[in-house]
Amino acid sequence: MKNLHLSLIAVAGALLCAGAAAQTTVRVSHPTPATSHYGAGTQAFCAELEKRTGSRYKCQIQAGSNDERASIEAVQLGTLDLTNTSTGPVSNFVPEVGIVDIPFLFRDYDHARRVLDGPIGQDILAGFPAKGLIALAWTENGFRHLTNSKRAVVKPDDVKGLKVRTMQNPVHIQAFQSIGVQPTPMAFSELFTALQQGVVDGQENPIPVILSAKFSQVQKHLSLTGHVYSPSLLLASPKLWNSLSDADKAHFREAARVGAAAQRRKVNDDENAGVAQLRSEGVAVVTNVDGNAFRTAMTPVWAEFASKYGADNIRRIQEFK
Ligand code: EAX
Repeated sequence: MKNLHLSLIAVAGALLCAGAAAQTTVRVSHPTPATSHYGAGTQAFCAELEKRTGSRYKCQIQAGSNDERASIEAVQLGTLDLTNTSTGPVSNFVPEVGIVDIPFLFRDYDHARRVLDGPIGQDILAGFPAKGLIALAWTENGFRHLTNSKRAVVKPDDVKGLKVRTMQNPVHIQAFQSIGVQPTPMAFSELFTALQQGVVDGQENPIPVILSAKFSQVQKHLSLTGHVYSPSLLLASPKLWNSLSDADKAHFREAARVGAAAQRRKVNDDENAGVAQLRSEGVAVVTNVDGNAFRTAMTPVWAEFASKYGADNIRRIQEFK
């Protein structure tokens, strides 16, 4: 009787342990508020992950206050499980990613999404594990536009002398220098205050970021420069990844694809409604930007990008159908 009692306790204990082990909460960060495109993508990823794993995996989402570079470092170390981040700081960890940050490389959203979801983009993702990161999918930040507090910018000459914050991204820094701007790289988490206090005059970001970060409160002018596409990525830590079964890895990847699709839908919505909203918030919008002049002004750095990333690789992206 005593033995039966003990073994019942053992069975109950084993069941409890199995129950406890079956629920894992993963921590995911993203840079902008929960209502933004990153929020939409991350929430959709988490909902799909929970659904596919029968709630064995749940997320705790940290929205809106992080420094992307610090998040990537934390994911590399395994102190954070996942982050949904722009490629801004990523080429400091995985240098070959810099090719997708080249200004005027992608023609439009359709071109960018097809390249990244196709063999070229997937080859780039395959290079991450060697650098201590797992890349689950390309999410999306959007085409970047210039804002500033000083003047209407139509052509490259108008930007000269403005202090413009850029991401901590070597390709972007070089491109801005080529048009006579002294770029001020800083983390996104410091940007609003820097604009408010006049530490910098301007910045550049996609419409979804300009909206969700409420830059209309600190910027007067928006020029629809669309000078560069800004991809983003859902990254996972090797520590988390190596703890997963093959079946769960597939669930994470599939959930990441669902998240990416939701993030892109939100980018589309913001692109459709955002400029009108920013106007209503008092921003003066320049729509007749001289895009060719910006493109031409950046031509000299293209030669450097070609030698760094390979002219053939750049051409393959440009000509991808
Ligand atoms: O990823 O740093 C940036 O300007 C990014 O575009 C922003 O954090 C969203």
